[in-house]
Amino acid sequence: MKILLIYPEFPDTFWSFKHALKFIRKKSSTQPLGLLTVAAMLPEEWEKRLVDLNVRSLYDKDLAWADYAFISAMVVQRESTYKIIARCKAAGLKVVAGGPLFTAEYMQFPDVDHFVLNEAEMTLAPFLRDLERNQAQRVYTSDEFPEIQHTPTPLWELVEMKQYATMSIQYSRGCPFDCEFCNITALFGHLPRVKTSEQIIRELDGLYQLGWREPVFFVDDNLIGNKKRLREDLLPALIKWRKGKKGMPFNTEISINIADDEALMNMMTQAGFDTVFIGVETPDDHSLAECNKKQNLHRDLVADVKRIQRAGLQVQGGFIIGFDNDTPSIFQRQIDFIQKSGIVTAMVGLLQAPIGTRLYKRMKRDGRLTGSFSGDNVDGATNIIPKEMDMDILRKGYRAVVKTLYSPNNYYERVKTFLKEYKAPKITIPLKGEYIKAFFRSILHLGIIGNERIHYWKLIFWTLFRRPELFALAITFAIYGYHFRQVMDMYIL
Ligand code: B12
Repeated sequence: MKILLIYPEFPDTFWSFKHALKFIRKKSSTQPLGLLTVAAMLPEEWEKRLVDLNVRSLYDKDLAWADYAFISAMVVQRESTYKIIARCKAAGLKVVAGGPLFTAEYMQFPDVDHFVLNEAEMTLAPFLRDLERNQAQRVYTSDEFPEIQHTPTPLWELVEMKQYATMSIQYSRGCPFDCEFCNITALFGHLPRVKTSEQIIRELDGLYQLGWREPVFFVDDNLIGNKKRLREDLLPALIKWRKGKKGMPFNTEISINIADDEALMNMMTQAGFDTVFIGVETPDDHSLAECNKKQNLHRDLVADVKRIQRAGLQVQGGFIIGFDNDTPSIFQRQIDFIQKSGIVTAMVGLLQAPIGTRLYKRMKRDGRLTGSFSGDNVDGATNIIPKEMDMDILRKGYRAVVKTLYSPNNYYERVKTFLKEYKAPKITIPLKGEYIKAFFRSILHLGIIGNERIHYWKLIFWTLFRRPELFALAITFAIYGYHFRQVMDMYIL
């Protein structure tokens, strides 16, 4: 059996980092981990090939080679997914589809032969068994959340690593919290299920042996969802593993309550974590209560963020505008809050209701749904009718927030606010020619041609004098800023 694993193309979005990746000659931010995991669960003797459309084209000869196409996607890749399915069908290939897009909306894909939905740990084996007997059904689904302690190491060898900026791995699934707008708990449950440290070390060893020294993204819904296992099993194993190794800084997603646990933050930085994404959402306690974001309520969120930064973890943040409690004052409050926090990578979106969330059900019940979730929560779109504010005011206000935050003046100011606070990480990526070239490209595009040139040079000199150890990070931020402005110009401004 010959299996062609296909990953559709991402549009140019906030998280695609497409405009930044050009500086380091990479094509995509991270590899399709779901497909590599599924590949490792298929019979060993089956031949497998991966085509990630974010790094290369899909050729007719790829389709002619295969017996089955296995496609994975998230909502934001919908458009490219339709095109791929049409090509596979035209080439006479059977299509098997799984992953979050299909789990949420498989009914929208009439041309797919088999849907293997939810977590493959539950649904793939029954599909393969039926396939062997020539009795494969159309839909395989499960409402159980499997243990992931037997999930195999992803088939790293299928990936052309040099095309990616980051490699991702996964330690846990699920999140103990219950935010109204988030579909993570609907997809993966409240009880975080974790792998063993042995599994993770095997995965890291695999990457290290293949020569990977660049960042590794732990794509957990909330890495600190099960603090006990993290503290007692994973982090000690990572700290030990790291001894004598070069590079491979880690980043991940966690909740703000990490700020209460100095010891845990120290263990994380010792283990090699240097960046965390946190759903900060809003400075408004009424809105936090409305969406049941209890973990963020009644806290000084700016002080929390600074504490995390001082511990050596860069904070990237998600922010939402358009809660029922939001009034037009929210626009300026969000701007002030984000500027003060020094969260450079601030993903600000309008509140949207993805299918499967409690918010979706509430909006449907109240007749406030206007369609489906676009899949990209920074495109300025929403599928809900706001309560307090007129839609026009909301849209205009949102645009103004994004424009203000990403204007070179405010963006570079935030970078400086952050660099002043941040404790430099011990783990750095070995310096390669490509990074030096990226620096010279940044001089050309940002320091000479770009509108931001004054800010760029000011940042360079400020960093050289005040935080020289963070020089590479400052350049990275300058390049990210360029990407964010390109994306915002296209979609929002
Ligand atoms: C890593 C990640 C990203 C990475 C990129 C990932 C990449 N290149 O593949 C980044 C940060 C770029 C990202 C961005 C976004 N993401 Co994202 N992301 C994730 C995250 C945290 C982990 C995905 C992952 O690798 N999981 C690990 C693998 C092993 O799991 P998996 O892919 O689900 O695969 C399993 C099964 O689904 C199944 N399976 C998967 N594919 C297939 C295929 C076949 C054929 C079969 C049989 C089975 C199968 O088997 C696997 C093993 O069980 C998930 C949340 C989550 N826990 O899954 C959200 C998630 C996928 N993202 C989501 C969203 C919405 C986004 C954004 C749109 C968010 C935004 N804020 O704008 C952006 C858009 C991306 C873009 N470029 O524009 C949603 C998708 C919802 C949906 N219904 O599609 C999720 C589920 C989070 C959520 N809150 O709901 N994301």
